[in-house]
Amino acid sequence: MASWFGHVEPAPKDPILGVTEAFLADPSPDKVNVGVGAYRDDNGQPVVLECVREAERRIAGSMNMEYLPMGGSVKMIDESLKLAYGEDSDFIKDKRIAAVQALSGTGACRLFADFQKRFLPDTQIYIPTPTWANHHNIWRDAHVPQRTFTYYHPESRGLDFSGLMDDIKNAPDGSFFLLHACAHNPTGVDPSEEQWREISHQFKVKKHFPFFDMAYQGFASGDPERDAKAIHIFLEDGHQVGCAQSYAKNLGLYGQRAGCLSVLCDDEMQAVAVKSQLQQLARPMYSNPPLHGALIVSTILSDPELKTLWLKEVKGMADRIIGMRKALKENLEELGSPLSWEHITNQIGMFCYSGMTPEQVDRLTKEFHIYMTRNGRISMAGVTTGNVAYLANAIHEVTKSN
Ligand code: PLA
Repeated sequence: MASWFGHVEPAPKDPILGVTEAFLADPSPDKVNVGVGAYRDDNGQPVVLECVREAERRIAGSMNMEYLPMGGSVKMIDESLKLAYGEDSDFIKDKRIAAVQALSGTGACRLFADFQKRFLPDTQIYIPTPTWANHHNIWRDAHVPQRTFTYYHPESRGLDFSGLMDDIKNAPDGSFFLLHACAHNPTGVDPSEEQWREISHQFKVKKHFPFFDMAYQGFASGDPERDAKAIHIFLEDGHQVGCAQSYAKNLGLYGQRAGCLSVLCDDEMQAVAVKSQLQQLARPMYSNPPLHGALIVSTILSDPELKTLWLKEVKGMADRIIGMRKALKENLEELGSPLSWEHITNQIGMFCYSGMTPEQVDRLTKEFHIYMTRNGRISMAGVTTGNVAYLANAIHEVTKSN
């Protein structure tokens, strides 16, 4: 009998999560994982925030486990909108935002991509070069055609602002753009406030739609409100925006899949319609989103004491990463590296876009058991006092002759 699945080839390894698989399979005691963007403490251990532990204590045994509504937890959505749009936002008061709980940041992006395909089938999405690799998969699987726009300037290891502005101007009027709200992944390069204002202005001229992926609110500066600045600039300029929020990193809820998708509409009636359609998209995919992460988020953000604790903890995580950037750069300089490593401390967020080539990364893995993505991205969240000298030495070894 013919085989049903004989034609199915193995899928290519995921460029990010595949690194974790390879790391886990390596028996070396020296191994270091700076692949996936998952925060570790200075002992290299995963962290559950104190505010999360306390929220879990409060939730434990006190809640039922009924289904959430299709759109998710109303309380969690309300808190998420305050975080993204501002505590006193008129858009919230006027009920102009259509929002649903989403399966973390990925699910929020995917739901929006599906919505875009269903209701604006003739549009494309402009995605920055480079970007988080999964953005391409998400819009591909939603069958939305993709274009790219200039973002990063390899020589300066900074923003290619003029290239970016040209691409915004040259895109057809009314295009959809995916923007990283803060802590751009993988480059760690964000526009300055002034540059965001110019970008927003040009979006206005071109009537483009900005969709913000905000996966790292709090991780760029240590202050979630400051990290939402780009969105606030666009809102002040009267844009309608879309926003994907994730609590994976800033609350350390990676596996809980807690997030929110929001779309700012013309008025309340439109927001009701859009929300109902987002729910309609969710229903046949996963019916309704998971409960526990939503309870944790809403418990923390609605309680002033727990929220203050969270703000302190998120700042602590951001500060540890900033400290490790400094340490990595200093170690490389002390080793006498002939290269400039200024960009390690200039870039922000979880990642350092090191400039190493895929071949150099391969050597790091083979010779030093250091695991990272082949685009040269180092997850600074995995760097610790204990491994920074080892990492710097290995980087020096593979880069010194270039
Ligand atoms: N958007 C961006 C820009 C991200 O970097 C990530 C996660 C997500 C969305 C999705 O996160 P979530 O679905 O877990 O909320 N990027 C990670 C992990 C941290 C990954 O690849 O899934 C990364 O290592 O790039």
